[in-house]
Amino acid sequence: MTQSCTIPRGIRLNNPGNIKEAPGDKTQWQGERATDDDPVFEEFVSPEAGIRALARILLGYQRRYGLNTVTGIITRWAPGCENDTGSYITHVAARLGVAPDQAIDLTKADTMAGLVEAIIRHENGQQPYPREVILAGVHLGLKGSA
Ligand SMILES: [Ca+2]
Ligand SMILES: [Ca+2]
Repeated sequence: MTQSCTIPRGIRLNNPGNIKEAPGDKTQWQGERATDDDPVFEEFVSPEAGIRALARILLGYQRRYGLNTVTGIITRWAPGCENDTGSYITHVAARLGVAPDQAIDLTKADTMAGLVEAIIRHENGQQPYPREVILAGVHLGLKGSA
């Protein structure tokens, strides 16, 4: 990786979770850019909008699929076919200060913010956003629908 000298794609696109477009790019997120700059990944108008979308997805994992551990969430987020899921889980759990199979509650803003920060750091090799930006996106994600 050459992240030390270039801005990672996820940061450049305001998509720090590296959310991929669904086939045909049918998903229109709140705060999605009108322009499609990258054929594979979503792009957002602001970091808050990209963080909001990430929080929506993670919240959906808990609500829809009952996933409420780092192991469950990251295994779905970063499947083994294209990621080193095991080291991803270890990294995120350590950042959060929880055991990989410990239940966490993503409806709590602080917990969601911690998870989002850990995912951003893992996806981009850095986590450049102040806590206020993370929390602003998280709050938007926790209160909104769609
Ligand atoms: Ca889209
Ligand atoms: Ca795109």
